[in-house]
Amino acid sequence: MIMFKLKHVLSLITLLVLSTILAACGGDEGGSADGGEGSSGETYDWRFVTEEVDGQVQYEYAEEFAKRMNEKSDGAVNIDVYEFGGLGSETDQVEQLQNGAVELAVMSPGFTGNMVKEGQIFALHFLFPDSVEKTQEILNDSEALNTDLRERYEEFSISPLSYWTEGAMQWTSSGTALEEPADFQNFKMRTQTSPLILESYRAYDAEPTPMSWSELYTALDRGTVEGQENPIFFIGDASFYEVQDYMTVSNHNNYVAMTTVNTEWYEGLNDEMKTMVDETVQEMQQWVFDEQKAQNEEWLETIRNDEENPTEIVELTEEQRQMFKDKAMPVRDFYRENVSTVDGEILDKLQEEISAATE
Ligand code: 6CS
Repeated sequence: MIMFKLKHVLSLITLLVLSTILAACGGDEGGSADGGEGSSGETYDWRFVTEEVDGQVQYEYAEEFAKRMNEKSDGAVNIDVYEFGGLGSETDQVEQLQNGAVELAVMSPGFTGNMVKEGQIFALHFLFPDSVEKTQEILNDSEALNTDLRERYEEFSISPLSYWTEGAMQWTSSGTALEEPADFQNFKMRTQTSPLILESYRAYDAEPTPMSWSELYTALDRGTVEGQENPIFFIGDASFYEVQDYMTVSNHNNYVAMTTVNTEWYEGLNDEMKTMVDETVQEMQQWVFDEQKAQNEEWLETIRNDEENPTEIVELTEEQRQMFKDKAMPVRDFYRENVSTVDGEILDKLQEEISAATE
């Protein structure tokens, strides 16, 4: 454990020293805040941090993104991809993007809620359609998200260039299967750090505890927390199911990730580079949809068939889901009245877009 922490600290120091040297050199290498605008023949060295590790969806996304950028630029763009863990917690990584220590990051809104209040819109249960495919279409096309919410993030030097789903979220638990709101009574639920996520679980009378996922396996194993939410591939790959008794297929929300860039760096890119980044971000939307789908399907089978680590898989009936929906609806009013800085306008617009897309 001490070695693990030491590795984080050393990686972080290396990254910060590297950033300082690059900035001091005047920055025509693209790692600087001015984005490396320059003559042809120039090379660009950028850093891309993710909240996941090798093999998981975010990391695979960043690797594929880096590969495509390198190919399109004939080797001029070199992107170093960082796995989660080397550079600190998810919240540390948000700060690294903001201060330009890294240029690109896959970021979950669930870790920015103390800062970008509107981004907590993704914490609302049962907001997006049950279909993951339909949800992805909305994420691609939504003006509420791609224009209005983006502007809120840019106030903090974070530009979300795209939103994409990592799959529908499910609950896992030990001791009791989560089948109706009463099962959450005093249930110790791990959440990400955005306050509205905690509020969503308080609506079911649970006891939410925010923590980084790096601590979650141990916390579940020791019973510090009794359950958590995540897409199936993550429940599998992070081995959470091995220390849980039940997985409830609740589809209560979609896990949304954002491809983000440091705003000042992005605005300083020359036209050719900016276009290349934008085009690659757009192409990656279908790629990552297929990737999460394949990983979620494979892991569902693996969890189902793992006899050494048996997990009871519980499917909610429509009646049970309705009981959760009834409890979740007032959280939207809470968002409008106590969280939103624009009187819920982004939520209203997004709800109209969702209605139009699902009619
Ligand atoms: O539960 C979490 O915090 C993690 N879950 C996913 C699917 N990706 C990264 C994130 O930090």
